[in-house]
Amino acid sequence: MNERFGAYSRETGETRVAVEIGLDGSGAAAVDTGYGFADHMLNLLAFWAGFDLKLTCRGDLEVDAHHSLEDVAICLGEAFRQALGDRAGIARVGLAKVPMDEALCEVVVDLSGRAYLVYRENVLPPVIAGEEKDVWREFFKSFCHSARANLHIHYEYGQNGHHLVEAAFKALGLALRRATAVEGARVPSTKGSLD
Ligand SMILES: [Mn+2]
Repeated sequence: MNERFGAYSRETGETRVAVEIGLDGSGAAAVDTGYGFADHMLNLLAFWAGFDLKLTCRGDLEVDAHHSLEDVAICLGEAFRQALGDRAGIARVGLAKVPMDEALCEVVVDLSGRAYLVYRENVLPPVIAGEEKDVWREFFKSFCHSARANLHIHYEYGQNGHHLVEAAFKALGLALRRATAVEGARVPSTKGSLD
């Protein structure tokens, strides 16, 4: 099949974001959001998913990372949705559970065309890499809305915030790798349509 590729860019009063994504890539990433921890997470996502990813963001980090992460996730989801096309032949559902030292996170994704986030984060510490933990809920919420995916993220246990979020991104990458894997030709829905 042809390579699945998507590109999306967006400029607002708060951020300027550009994303290019290839789903049938090698996991090579060039990411620059201005927030180092987010770059680290997005590099992991691309590597574990096997996606090629180019992403830049210039945002109002003098406020905090909230707008930047929200808008990066919106654009990433849009580019990803574009790359999926009509979703024909994909596995559709992907599940992964990944540890990072003492932390364990489970991610289940259904590329169903319906957006919904379930985010169980009781064990997350209030501050991770200098930002309130909730920037990551906003990130995942924005991603699954623009990608039109059903995403369940469960931080099962752990102490260190860096480790917990890292486990989530690795698990998300692996779950997306499995969900986007091409298994056949049919659109995987009894309704016959997912886009
Ligand atoms: Mn790390």
